[in-house]
Formats: sequence, C-alpha cells, structure tokens
Amino acid sequence: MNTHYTVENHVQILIAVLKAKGIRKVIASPGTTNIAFVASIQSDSFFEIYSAADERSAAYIACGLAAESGEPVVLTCTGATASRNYYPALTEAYYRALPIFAVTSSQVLSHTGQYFPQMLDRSTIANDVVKYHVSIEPADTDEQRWDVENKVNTAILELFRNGGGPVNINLVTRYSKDFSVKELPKVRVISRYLPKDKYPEMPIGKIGIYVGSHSKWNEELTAAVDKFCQVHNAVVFGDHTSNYKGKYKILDSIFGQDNFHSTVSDWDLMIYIGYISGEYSTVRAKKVWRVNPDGELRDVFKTTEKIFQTEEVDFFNRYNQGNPNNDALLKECKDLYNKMLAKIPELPFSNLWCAKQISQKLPSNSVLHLGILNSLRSWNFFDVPDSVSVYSNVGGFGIDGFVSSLIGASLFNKEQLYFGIVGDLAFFYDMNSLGNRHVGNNIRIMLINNGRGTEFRNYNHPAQRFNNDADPYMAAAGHYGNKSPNLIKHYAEDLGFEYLTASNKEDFLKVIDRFLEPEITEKPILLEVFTDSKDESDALFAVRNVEKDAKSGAKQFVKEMLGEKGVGFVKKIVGK
Ligand SMILES: Cc1ncc(C[n+]2csc(CCOP(=O)(O)OP(=O)(O)O)c2C)c(N)n1
Ligand SMILES: [Mg+2]
Repeated sequence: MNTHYTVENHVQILIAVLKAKGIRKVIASPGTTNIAFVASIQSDSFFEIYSAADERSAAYIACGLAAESGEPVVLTCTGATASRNYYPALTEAYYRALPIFAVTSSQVLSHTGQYFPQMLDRSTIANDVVKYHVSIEPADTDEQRWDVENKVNTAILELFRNGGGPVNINLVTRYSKDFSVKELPKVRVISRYLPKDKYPEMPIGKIGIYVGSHSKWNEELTAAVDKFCQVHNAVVFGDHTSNYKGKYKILDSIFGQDNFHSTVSDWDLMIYIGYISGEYSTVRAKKVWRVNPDGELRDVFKTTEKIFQTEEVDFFNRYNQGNPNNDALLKECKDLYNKMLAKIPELPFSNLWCAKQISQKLPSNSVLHLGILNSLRSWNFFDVPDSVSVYSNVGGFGIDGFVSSLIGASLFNKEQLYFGIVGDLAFFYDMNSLGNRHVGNNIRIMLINNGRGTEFRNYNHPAQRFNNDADPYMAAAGHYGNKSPNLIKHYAEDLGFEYLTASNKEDFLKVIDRFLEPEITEKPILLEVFTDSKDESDALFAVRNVEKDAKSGAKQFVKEMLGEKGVGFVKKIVGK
C-alpha cells in the first residue's frame, strides 16, 4: 500500500494535534465516511490501531483500554446508525471520567433531514454522553483553518479537563480519493496549565500584556504586573476599559492608523488578561497566552497556544523572579504615543473634539461610562485621570442599555460622580430609564446628538460607499425629533435634570465647566451636544492619519492616483 495522508486538511489537523499530544490508541470500525481518517492514520506507524466491526463493542473496548492503560483512546466510525451505538459505552465513560475521543464522520451537514441515505441529525447529544461535541469540515480559508484548529484543540483539552471524560468530533468528509500528502501541516497545539503544573519558561523576545475589559484593579495585581513588566521589558496595552493604571500603561488606540503600522505593536508573546475589548486593537502577536481563572480558550488574536487557569496575580508572581530593570520598550511606546498625539491637528466639532478637550479634566475618582463604538473609540485616543474608572457595555455590545447601566452604577455610591458619553440612538433607546425614581444627582450625561448612528457614516465604515443613501435605513437618521433642540431639553428638565447644550466649540467651552463641576450638584446634569456626521467622520480621519509609513504611504499614493484597480495592477507587477 502506497498511500499517505488525505488531502482533507481538517483530518490532517486532527491527526497532527493527536500526534503532538501523544494520543495513539485507536479502535476503528468499518465504513466509507471515515476512510479519509482511517486510511491516513493507517499510513502512519505512530498509531496503534485495533479493528472492531460492532461500534457498540468498539466503544466498550475503548473504555477497557483507556481504564487499563491510563491513556486516551480514539474511536472512529461512519454514518448510518454507527455512531448511535457509541452511546452506551460513552455514557459509561462519562460517569467514569474515561478519556474516550469519539471521532464520528458524515456527509455534508446540509444533507441532514433531506432523505439522503445514511445521514443522521447529530446536532444534539444527550447531556451525559460526551463533555464536548462539534462538527468540523475541510478548511478552505485561513479563518476556517483557525476554527478547525481551535475546535480540535478544545476537544482534546476537554478529554483531560476536570478529571477527564469523553468528547466527540464529527468529521464531515468530501470523500476525497487523494491520499498523497506526505507531511502533516504545522498546527497550533494548545495546552492548559493549572496552578499545580510546572509552568513553561518565559520565551525570549518582545513580550506584552493585553488587557481586555477588566474590573477595577487592586494594588496587589498592579504591583505584580508592574514587576513583571520591569523584569521582562514588557508593556501593557489596552483601552480605557482595561482599567489598568500602572506605570506600564500604553493606550494603544492611536497606533491604529490607516497608513502606518508601528513595530511597537508587533510582539512575540502576548499575555491576554481580562474579557472582551471593544478597542479593535492592531496589536499582532506570534503567540498568545491567555490567563484567566475560567481556563477557557478565547482566541480573539487567533494565535493562542497556552491557557493558564489561574488568578492573574498568581500567574505574574510566578514569573517575577529576578531584578533586571529594563524600560526600553515602555519608553519607545510612550515616545511614539506622545509624538503621535502631538500630531493630532485641530479637529472639527465632534465627539472626538469633546474627548480631547475634557478627558483629562474629569473630576478625580469619578466613573466614566462610554457608549459602544463611536463614543468608546473617540475617548480611547485620550487618557483620563488615573483615579477615573471606565466601563462600556462591550460584553454584548448593545446600544440598548447604556443609560440603565450608568444609572445602575450610580446607585452604588451617591457621593461619587458618574459620567456617561452616549450617542443619540443609544440614548433614545434607553431614555425611559431616565425617569426611574432612583436616579440621583450624581449623574452627568453627555448626549452626542448627530441625528443618526454616525458610526455608519464614518469614512472607514463599509456603509460609507452609499453616502447619503446610508442615512434612511443603515444609519437610521431623522428619528426622535431629528435633532430637535427642545425634545430632550423638555424631557430632561421635566424629570429634574439640569439641561445644558452646545452646538459649536464656543458654546461647548462656555458650559463645560458646569458639566465638570467636581462637587455633586443639586440636580443631575444632561449636556446635549449637537454634532454633524461629516465633522465626526473628518475628525476620525484626522486622528487615524497622523502618521504614514513609506510602504503604506506609497500604496495610498497609488490608490489616490489610480484607484483600487490600480493598486491591484501594481501589486500584480511587483508581486506584493
Ligand atoms: C441593540 C443594538 N441594536 C443595534 C446595534 C448596532 N449599532 C451599533 S452602533 C449603532 C449606532 C449608534 O448610534 P448612536 O448611539 O447615535 O451613536 P453614534 O454612532 O452616532 O455616535 C447601532 C445601531 C447594536 N449595537 N445594538
Ligand atoms: Mg448618533
């Protein structure tokens, strides 16, 4: 027999990860849909394969072998009712925490329920049969390949997690007859570390910490992270919602430029802590280590290789030995940040302009809530005082609960000021909560009213190509009084708010001291700022184009002179 691995690359990925994890024992049952997998492992002497024609028995054989050897055992079977016969033994394995990896296989999932012979619906499995189950298909794009790697790794990690247990991956086959692949692809192999495990060496290279949205930090965690950065010449990137206030903080949004990518954003290792970030950071990292007590794979930067299931402070303290004091990367990042910030030109009247004017002037110890996307993005370019904590509804990214979330936070401490920066659509969505009888005078809302979701009119938004045609339905323009100067004024005043308004820079500068009054005022304050979508977009363009590198600059030049087609043409010629 002169065959090698199948060309079906999801199968290759599965085999590569199995080998990397040292999983070699397989019980194979006969069939057609699993030929891609069976023929591939049969050609690789690494695997120790046994045959069992009866799937019910095959799975019990796997139980016996796993229990006796202490090793995971892989099962493989085909379509029809084959996989149904795994149920009894997988149930046994579930309750005995035996690491059985059931690799089922099938035709394309779109055949489910359409009377294709041998096709079952495997979308649900009883709760006590496997700990994890998923289908994977051949990967035609990088995105699909990344997804397959994540799913294969998750399944295998689950085999051993919390004492171990059975899992299932369903391989969708294209029945390829090509078994000519001699070498398995290089794959991402993900490992999980518990506190009791020996931790890997910190790699040599450029190391950074990226913080997603994060609750308020305590001193112990800040000290551990700062010491880590000092020892490893690392920096901490993230947006306001990271709430990190230590010495190594870099608010990296300004590095997200249209025609410039700084090497300070290219890391060998990123240590990711916290939850979802709404920043859309441009950091690239060759490898990511995620640190979180939940121990889950969360791979937004798409290069996660290790998961540390532990408290953040314990992780950093384990790597904080030694006393080198190297702040070179911090200095480089800070210099670049300051240089780029200084290059921001005078902006048109906009959310960004307001942020630039007042972000540093927020009263000490106040709390800032930012509406998702446009407001969060605008304020992320400019630092706020360290005593100010910042939150945004980036968990679900809804525009539906901004005012309520702000009010909820403000109930906690009546002596503290709670600021909210919010767009008109988000405000009107949730404005009924302004009438909640618990609203206190510690609330200050800045409503940026541009009469639409200006997000969809920004120069770099996909809807931009529709120009004004984006207004009626994509940007939902013209609702809610269409920038009425009276509507919110009446509503807010009738509910006991002090109302301020500004439609230009001069107006704004006149009212802003009142809005930022550090003492709690007699009434809560609502400042309605009327801006124009074009100004909002122009301001964003200005901050995203303060720097240009030679390569992107040349590309931009070609684009301006020849259009997108010209860029394609030049790319073809120069081959890049
Ligand atoms: C509940 C919900 N519906 C729709 C969206 C999609 N969405 C994201 S931003 C946005 C526009 C928000 O407009 P506005 O609050 O006026 O802010 P602006 O972009 O004008 O600053 C919409 C509709 C969402 N995030 N949540
Ligand atoms: Mg708006």
